[in-house]
Amino acid sequence: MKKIGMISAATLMASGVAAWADELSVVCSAEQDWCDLMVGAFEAENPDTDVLMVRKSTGETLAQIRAEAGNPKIDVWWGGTGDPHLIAAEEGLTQPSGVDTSKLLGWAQNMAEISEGRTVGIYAGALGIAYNTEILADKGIAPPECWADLADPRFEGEIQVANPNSSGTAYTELATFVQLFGEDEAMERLAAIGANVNSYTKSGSAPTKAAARGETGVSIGFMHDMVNQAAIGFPLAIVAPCEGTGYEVGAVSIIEGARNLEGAQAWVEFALRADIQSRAPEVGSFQVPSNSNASVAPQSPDLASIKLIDYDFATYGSSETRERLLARWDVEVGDPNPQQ
Ligand code: S7P
Repeated sequence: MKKIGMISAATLMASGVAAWADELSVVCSAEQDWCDLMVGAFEAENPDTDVLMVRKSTGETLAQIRAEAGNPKIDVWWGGTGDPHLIAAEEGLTQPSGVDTSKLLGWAQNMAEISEGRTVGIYAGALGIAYNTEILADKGIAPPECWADLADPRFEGEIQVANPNSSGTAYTELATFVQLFGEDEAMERLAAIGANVNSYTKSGSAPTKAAARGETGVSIGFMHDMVNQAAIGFPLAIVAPCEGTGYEVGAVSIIEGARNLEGAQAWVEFALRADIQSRAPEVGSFQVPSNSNASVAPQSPDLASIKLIDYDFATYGSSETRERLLARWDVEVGDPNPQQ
């Protein structure tokens, strides 16, 4: 714990003054390298603040915030797909940040509007398919072009994707299928793809890392995570599915009852700044930034050139919808070996 002037935090605690004022507890649901960059940059500007950061997938974070309601251990939740942030807002688990959103792109402001200021968009990214070019060539498997291809027996045991209960990425996939095909057909299609899935991971970016390293032939995930692995030099090709695809708006939220509210507000303002968002590509994060003055990396997937659905964040970011879809997924698709 840092010293506040010449008085130790322990002394302040004994005197009843908030000793955590110099600590900011952040859960980060973006990639670890970006989480680390953000913590380092924030502490450099705020030398009296210790940021205690843990990286967790979005579904796991929502579960933690629900479990800690009334006695939160987290001050701010940064990164991760927007739907669970919207659900936390709807359930009163987060609070308005009061931040100025006027410099943000429309899709980022939309998150603030839906949630009455409780969450706000920080980046966007489209869902896609990646395949290891060497593996598919070695096995003589024709590459996928559409979501429908992934149900073909030629991909038996070749596909990896995350579990939508823990992963925001996989929930985006589930919600995308429902919006493309309707609920019943979406479940049928996901079950058919499931017959070719070798493993459902906890984290959304893990399948693409596995495909990059040749541990699986095909992955479903966010295209910017695929660009990251291809830029490192792995033999990965990226597919925008022919039927169209969904996208995420990554978000930031302040937890209701945050102990360090001032620090949490400072973090949100910091996370929305153009100069801070422009740094994401330094650590291989190629999402599209939400601040209209932030620079977009040349490697970032061009969302305008991808056939995107008009993703309904209000509906798929509601508790009732998510619980219903996850319950159906568990029964009709299911993970035979859930990871702990
Ligand atoms: O930072 C990469 C990224 O794809 O990870 C986030 C994701 O929701 C967190 O992982 P889970 O799928 O495991 O929840 C995305 O928001 C982000 O773009």
